[in-house]
Amino acid sequence: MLALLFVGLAVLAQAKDVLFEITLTWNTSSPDGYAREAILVNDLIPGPPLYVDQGDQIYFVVWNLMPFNTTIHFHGIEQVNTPWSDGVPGLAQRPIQPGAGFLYEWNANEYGSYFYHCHAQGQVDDGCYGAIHVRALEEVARPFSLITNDSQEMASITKAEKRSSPIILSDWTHLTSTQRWKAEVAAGRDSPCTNSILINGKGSAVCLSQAEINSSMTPRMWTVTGGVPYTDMACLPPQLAVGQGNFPHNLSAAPQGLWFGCQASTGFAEVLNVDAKTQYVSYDVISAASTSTFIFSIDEHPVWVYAVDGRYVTPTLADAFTISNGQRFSILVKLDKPAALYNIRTVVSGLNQIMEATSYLSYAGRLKPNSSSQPYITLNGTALTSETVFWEETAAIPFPPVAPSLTSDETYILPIARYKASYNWTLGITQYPTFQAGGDEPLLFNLNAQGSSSPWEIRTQNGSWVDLVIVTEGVASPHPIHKHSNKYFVIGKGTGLWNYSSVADAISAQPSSFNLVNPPMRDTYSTPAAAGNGSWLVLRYQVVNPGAFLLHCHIQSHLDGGMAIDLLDGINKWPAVPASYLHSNGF
Ligand SMILES: *[C@@H]1O[C@H](CO)[C@@H](O)[C@H](O)[C@H]1NC(C)=O
Ligand SMILES: *[C@@H]1O[C@H](CO)[C@@H](O)[C@H](O)[C@H]1NC(C)=O
Ligand SMILES: *[C@@H]1O[C@H](CO)[C@@H](O)[C@H](O)[C@H]1NC(C)=O
Ligand SMILES: *[C@@H]1O[C@H](CO)[C@@H](O)[C@H](O)[C@H]1NC(C)=O
Ligand SMILES: *[C@@H]1O[C@H](CO)[C@@H](O)[C@H](O)[C@H]1NC(C)=O
Ligand SMILES: *[C@@H]1O[C@H](CO)[C@@H](O)[C@H](O)[C@H]1NC(C)=O
Ligand SMILES: *[C@@H]1O[C@H](CO)[C@@H](O)[C@H](O)[C@H]1NC(C)=O
Ligand SMILES: *[C@@H]1O[C@H](CO)[C@@H](O)[C@H](O)[C@H]1NC(C)=O
Ligand SMILES: *[C@@H]1O[C@H](CO)[C@@H](O)[C@H](O)[C@H]1NC(C)=O
Ligand SMILES: *[C@@H]1O[C@H](CO)[C@@H](O)[C@H](O)[C@H]1NC(C)=O
Ligand SMILES: *[C@@H]1O[C@H](CO)[C@@H](O)[C@H](O)[C@H]1NC(C)=O
Ligand SMILES: [Cu+2]
Repeated sequence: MLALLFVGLAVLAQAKDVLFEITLTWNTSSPDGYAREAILVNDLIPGPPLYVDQGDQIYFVVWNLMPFNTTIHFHGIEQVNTPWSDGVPGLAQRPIQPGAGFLYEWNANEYGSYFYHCHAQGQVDDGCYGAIHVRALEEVARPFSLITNDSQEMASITKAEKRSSPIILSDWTHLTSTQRWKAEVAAGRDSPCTNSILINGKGSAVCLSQAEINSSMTPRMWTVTGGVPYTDMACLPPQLAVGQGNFPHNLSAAPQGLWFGCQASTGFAEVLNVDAKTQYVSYDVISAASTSTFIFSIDEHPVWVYAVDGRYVTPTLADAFTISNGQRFSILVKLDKPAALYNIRTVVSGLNQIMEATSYLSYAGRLKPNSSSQPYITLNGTALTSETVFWEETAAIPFPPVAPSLTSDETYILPIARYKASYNWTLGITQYPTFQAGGDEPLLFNLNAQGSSSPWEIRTQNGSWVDLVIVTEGVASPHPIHKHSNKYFVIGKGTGLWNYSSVADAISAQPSSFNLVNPPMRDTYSTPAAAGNGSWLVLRYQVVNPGAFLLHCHIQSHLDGGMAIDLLDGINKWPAVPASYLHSNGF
């Protein structure tokens, strides 16, 4: 008790107010060498990183100089007692209109790696994102003694963690997010195809020859397409019903760049300079991707994954790891190799596309490779040799582990399915209404603004334990499901039909598919890929922070198509919104 009290005092002693201001503009930019209109944050893609200490109170001001409405969401930040700063239009706030500003205020109560991004329409795809790093309080236990007990090495690791810098992965298209969505609707197809991958906003659009595309297709890709080769953008062909369903479509209405018409362009490559004298370097690898799940690997450098989605895990050493849209991996890299330039590879892991981006780890300012460094992975994401070690989540349990409740109070089954069109989706019984930036009254301001209940909402009681069972059907690619506010426990997953009447029944029928002892604590986690009979994912969380929060797929075209549901958490303890937010922009 006394110890707890002291921790509390320490928080107060160190906490400070942090003012951070960004200006959003809509200007021409060429992150991969191709000029298009984009959202710049303080003239940059990505926007400037925000570094704060755990316990700090953040005053985050957004000026919208763009010709359309916007909002900013703080991905992974819990927004304890500040649900009006969560940034979802129609749920937490009215949009920020052109020429207007907005003050987001929140507490950095948890340490770790996060990011901010636009949450109106598809604006995150136009370059609107930036890193957030919350440095853990001294008294928070680190898992680093599981890496070393050598005091000198420990000092290097501790220093590296304090200076951890972001590596933001993203995919990029030469169409704007609005052009892209309109094109998908016109063509009647969902597009999982992009032009390039950006690393910290830098990259190039590379066009492979058809021979290279053919030879990089895996046997699984050939099976899925029934022998049809991938398009010239190295994408899954859209004419096939597989992965698209049997819905009307008109591919001739699709502009170049949606699946066909590779446009090569050359931009800069990101170079991360390191100094071997520091012995270790730490990075927050953040996926701000729109479409693809990536595999990330640094040639000749195994990495210690020590935190995932901003929370420490038992560190495990891996040559490569898979990272989905919205996830964050914090890694330590030992700098014990000869001074040279090493390729950092980011490749698409799914069946949607074959694509790779290169950035570099440069020792002592080296700018030219003396010879090409030795990869762990191939262009199609497979291991180059049987020696390659992929990150294994089961070994990387949360540090320290926290167990969820063994039972739940409320259970919701949420089917993911296409809804009357291949580009429209459900997460639950119906499609979420068109992704908005309109002036609807936020549900936080008035719980019954859309009636006393709607098919795209869940109403929970404060304090209760909630199970969300996400169910996919047929052949399904993974969907990274992101929950706003507090994290969930990933207690179970499997492939095949969800044919249980309750989570308890499923646990007794297949106990090995569940973990109630030390399950992952995440804010973004993908449904398992399904080869034919669907798949399922069971997420358990406790309602502790009343407010209106979104649960959604972090693939932007799926969110645009309605793969989302409102979590109206703790309706029995609904918060009173401060007048500054109710009637104004927080100022
Ligand atoms: C950038 O965009 C803003 C509006 O978002 C505009 O006022 C400004 O003139 C643009 N600057 C350039 C260099 O195009
Ligand atoms: C460091 O010491 C602790 C306590 O003795 C031990 O549990 C841990 O395994 C050691 N770590 C390493 C990397 O050897
Ligand atoms: C790619 O594969 C397809 C299907 O087997 C074949 O028709 C085509 O000729 C191949 N293209 C090249 C350049 O190898
Ligand atoms: C992946 O592509 C490489 C060429 O980059 C090819 O040699 C390899 O066979 C492919 N892997 C699989 C599993 O097909
Ligand atoms: C398909 O799209 C093209 C191009 O927009 C259009 O000319 C054509 O009428 C469309 N076909 C159908 C059947 O709608
Ligand atoms: C690259 O060249 C430097 C000397 O210029 C050498 O020290 C280093 O070992 C070389 N690196 C590799 C990977 O061959
Ligand atoms: C897809 O969803 C949008 C938005 O709700 C709707 O306007 C459109 O009609 C839907 N398309 C089909 C084919 O149902
Ligand atoms: C922009 O937001 C305002 C309210 O903040 C709303 O009245 C308006 O309809 C929105 N504009 C668009 C195009 O959605
Ligand atoms: C909601 O429930 C949590 C957990 O029981 C509790 O800590 C919190 O104070 C409650 N909030 C309100 C507003 O009652
Ligand atoms: C439910 O499905 C699993 C496989 O997904 C199967 O093993 C089990 O027998 C099924 N149970 C019932 C009651 O159908
Ligand atoms: C789907 O389930 C059926 C019936 O149990 C089975 O025959 C088939 O092999 C399964 N398909 C896949 C891809 O698992
Ligand atoms: Cu999805």
